[in-house]
Amino acid sequence: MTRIIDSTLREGMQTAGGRFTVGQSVETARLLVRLGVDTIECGHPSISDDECARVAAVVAAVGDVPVLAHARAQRTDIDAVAKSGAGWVGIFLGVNDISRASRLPGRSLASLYQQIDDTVRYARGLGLSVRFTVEDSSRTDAGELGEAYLVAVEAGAERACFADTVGILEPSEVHERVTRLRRLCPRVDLEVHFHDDRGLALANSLAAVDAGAEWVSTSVNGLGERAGVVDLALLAVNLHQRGGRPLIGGDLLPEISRRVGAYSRSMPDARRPVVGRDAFRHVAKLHRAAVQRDSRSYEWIDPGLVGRERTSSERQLPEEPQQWIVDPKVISATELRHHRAGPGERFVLVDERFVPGAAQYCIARHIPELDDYGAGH
Ligand code: HCA
Ligand code: CU
Repeated sequence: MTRIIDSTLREGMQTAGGRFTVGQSVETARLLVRLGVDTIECGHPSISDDECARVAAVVAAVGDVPVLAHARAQRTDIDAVAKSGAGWVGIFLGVNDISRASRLPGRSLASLYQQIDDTVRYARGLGLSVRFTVEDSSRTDAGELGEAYLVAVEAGAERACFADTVGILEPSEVHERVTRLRRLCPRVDLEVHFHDDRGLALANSLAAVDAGAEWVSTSVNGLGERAGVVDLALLAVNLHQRGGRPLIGGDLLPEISRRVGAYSRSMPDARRPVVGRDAFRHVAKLHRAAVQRDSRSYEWIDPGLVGRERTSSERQLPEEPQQWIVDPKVISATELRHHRAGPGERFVLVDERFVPGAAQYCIARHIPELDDYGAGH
């Protein structure tokens, strides 16, 4: 069964939308647990005491689900991960000429291998499990890449992660690269981390799974640097579709998408597969009539499987407000000033227009019927 490591709370923090609070992180982590993800990647504890405390709060909230926190290949970063209480550390280091020229001037390859050996052993000595990633794996010479992973595995890393940091690869190349890595490191699990700069992250993940990768890195709504990474909902449903992993908690996918969308001020667009507003909307008369007789005629899966309902509409969408539910805790006082409403009330969005000087989702209307939505939050 393919395993999912969700990185919303690490990679997903590296988006234009800003950082998640402790409360938002815990809320997201709890939903991720209910969705059955196998590991939660959260934070980079060495950034600050607050960041370390955020990771610790997530560790405390998720029980038995392993938490992995990020660290540069430096002892101080690894100390911070140990302090956070995370059981896993994800150590990353780039070794190719681009990484060396931009971030590690004057460093020889041999000294970088030495650094990998030292930091992996150090982390293992602290009792941490180690995932080791060669940053920008895809643009790293195959020999140098292989050597870096072998050093890490020899030093005790339990998992090797192949990162397409700039999202440059195509599925056939991924298949070849992962197959080679699989042969080189037969005794450790392989993880893959694909960025979506060419729109190929999901396809690349499936190619990597076919080539023997056990773990795929995702984030809710695909949040991440630039164009983001593999979308958790899309990967989970695709794995289910091709028999690679049962879908757990599929009905929660819309909720986690909206919630994280509100936290990150970045809702998925209407046509996003699975969670987008129109992902199960039928418009043409012919289509509407056909799905009424047999929904399979224009649907690849049952919308109920992923917590959605089939909708039909004429081309002109009704004027009703969109049902994007916004957590009032996420809407700051400044954002609310346009509505003369106070925190603690529930809103749906009326319009997603960007308003200069205010947050994107600030045209909202109070809907009393929604007051018990998400009770307890
Ligand atoms: C980063 C880069 C990274 C690391 C991935 C990993 C990438 O944000 O530091 O440590 O597995 O894409 O290479 O996200
Ligand atoms: Cu990344």
